[in-house]
Amino acid sequence: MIIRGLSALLRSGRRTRTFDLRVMSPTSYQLLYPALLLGYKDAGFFREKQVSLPKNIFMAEMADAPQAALLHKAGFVSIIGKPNVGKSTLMNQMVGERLSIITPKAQTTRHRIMGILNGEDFQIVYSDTPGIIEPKYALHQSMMHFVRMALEDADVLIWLTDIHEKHDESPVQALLQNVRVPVFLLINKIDLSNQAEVEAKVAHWEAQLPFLKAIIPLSARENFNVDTVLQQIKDCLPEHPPFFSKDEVTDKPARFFASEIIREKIFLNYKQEIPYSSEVVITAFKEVKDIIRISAEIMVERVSQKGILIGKGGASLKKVGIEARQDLEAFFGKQVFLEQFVKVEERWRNEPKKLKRFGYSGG
Ligand SMILES: Nc1nc2c(ncn2[C@@H]2O[C@H](COP(=O)(O)OP(=O)(O)O)[C@@H](O)[C@H]2O)c(=O)[nH]1
Ligand SMILES: [Mg+2]
Repeated sequence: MIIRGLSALLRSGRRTRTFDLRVMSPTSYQLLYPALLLGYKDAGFFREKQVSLPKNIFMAEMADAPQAALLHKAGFVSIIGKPNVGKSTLMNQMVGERLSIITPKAQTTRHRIMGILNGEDFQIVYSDTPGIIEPKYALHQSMMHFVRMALEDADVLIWLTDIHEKHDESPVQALLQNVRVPVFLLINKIDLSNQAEVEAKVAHWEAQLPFLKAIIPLSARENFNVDTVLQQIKDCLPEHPPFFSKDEVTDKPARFFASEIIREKIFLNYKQEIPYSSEVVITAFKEVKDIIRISAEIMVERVSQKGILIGKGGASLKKVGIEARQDLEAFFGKQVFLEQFVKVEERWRNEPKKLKRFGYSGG
């Protein structure tokens, strides 16, 4: 209650632009002071002063305190879960941009990708992460390293499950054992389910995991209940100035998205091991006037895979190129000229040097 009273006060301070305690009534001061001591020590000014400031010093300091630090909330929100539960779909939906590629196949996402949602008085830095798996290649180790980093940085955690996931199978729980930040368990894909099943699932998780901040059923793809999640996340963000400039939506450069869009088309067009054995490296990215010229190298592990990727008379690779170009043009809002080359990089998934060159680290 006190905290909520405080936010209202801060907001009213914002409207008048001056946040001057000297003109506040004694009641509003009494409401504000304990609230600041209780829950708002995070703002830089209070971190230094901590508690028990005499009232007159407190008043003077408050009048000088930087407004942005007091009024603004910002934090890192990491989305973790098993492969294919809809982590990338959820992040894209919340950020309102197609930042992460989405396919029906597991292990589509290989990196930690930040998607930033900016509001006037808040900034949420989401991290989409690879699905949690038992590593079989050095590549997987690097992918799990990205997950661990996202866990360590988080101010809030989203543990995404889908409606048909069984609690007993979840390797995520072990990872969350030492986590101290609020954890939301989201049950995704409820469009594939019914009321009774959803209620049973919520009750099941509630009984198993009492430490959760909240359990929220949703459908990321159908944008059902995503707003509820956003509101609850905002409520537990710490007070902090923005971490990134307010016009940024991601931490990744344009080249990264170019390679991801091509990789998505490879995941969608080929079966079995081809998508998992492929990596895309952008060797040239030049913006000239109204056109972007992109050169991409597609790496595969074996000569036989190169043949499959190119296809009869080059037809398969051409299809990938056409589909990728359409999406690249939509993403960058410009005409795109794309050339693709296929190369064999033997055992790239298990060779630290090659992995490093392709942007994977940490193992
Ligand atoms: N039916 C249904 N499918 C979804 C939903 N969210 C995601 N998906 C699908 O699940 C698959 C995996 O999604 P993705 O976001 O790539 O999962 P990730 O591996 O956890 O990042 C894709 O085919 C999505 O279209 C949802 O709310 N309902
Ligand atoms: Mg993903």
